[in-house]
Amino acid sequence: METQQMNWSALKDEAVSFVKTAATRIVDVERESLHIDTKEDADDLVTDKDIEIQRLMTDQIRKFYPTHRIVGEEGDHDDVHNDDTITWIIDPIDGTTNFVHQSMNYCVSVGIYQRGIGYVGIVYDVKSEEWFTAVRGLGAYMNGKRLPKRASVPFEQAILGFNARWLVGKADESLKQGFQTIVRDVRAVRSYGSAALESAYVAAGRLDGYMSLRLSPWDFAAAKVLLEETGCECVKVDGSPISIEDQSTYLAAVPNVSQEFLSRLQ
Ligand code: 2AM
Ligand code: CA
Ligand code: CA
Ligand code: CA
Repeated sequence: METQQMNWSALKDEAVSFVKTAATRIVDVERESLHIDTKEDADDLVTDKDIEIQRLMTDQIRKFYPTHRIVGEEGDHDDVHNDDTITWIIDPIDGTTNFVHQSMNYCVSVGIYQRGIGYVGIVYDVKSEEWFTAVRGLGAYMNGKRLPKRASVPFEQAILGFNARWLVGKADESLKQGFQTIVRDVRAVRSYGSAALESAYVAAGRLDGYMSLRLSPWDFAAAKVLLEETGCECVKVDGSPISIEDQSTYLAAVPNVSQEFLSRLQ
């Protein structure tokens, strides 16, 4: 069985080197002109650089790990299946709107899974040069420094990552009312525009929770490993478990914050 032989820590180091190559290229392409498109939603931007970076990463992974599956946001991609095949789930640029408009607060995200379990998680903030990395069972790190398990935070002192669009979007009225109560009850709300980074911030203690009503596997694959290694919860907004195979709602939080959050949506 491949899991028994697999040295996930060594695979993490290899993945970090691929992310470094991608990040170097991202810094270069930032000086070039961008071709910007929108996807189905007018606020979901994609540039030619997202596609180029994914191709660069895919080529590297294929060269060294031809038997592994690669699932990425851009281009034609496979789906995630919770089977024996080692699966790289990548978002070449998470926070594309920030990349285009602000040139900060975007990241490269890589999660490596097998049978639905996340073994490696890497989130790299290209501008601030911050690495968030984790290997299942071996802890999570920020720039090489071990991140402690998150302790409980009184809800009224919690800082929440939350996109204000969820208050006015298509969600049903009772859910939106619940969100208003949550926004009122926590200490402060922040919105950075990158699901992977905001989730990494929960693991690192900068945020105490982050939620979204629609994320895809590449948005949270890496972060989920970081969250698990720091004792945080990662669930759907109805409290049920998240599957790495599906697009879903998403709540990443310190356990007691997660409970308080969910109780306000009843
Ligand atoms: P992206 O930048 O890779 O598209 C903020 O919008 C966060 O939600 C980002 O992490 C973004 O990832 C993600 N996201 C997922 N689905 C999205 C959508 N349909 N429109 C905009 N952002 C989306
Ligand atoms: Ca996108
Ligand atoms: Ca994304
Ligand atoms: Ca993306």
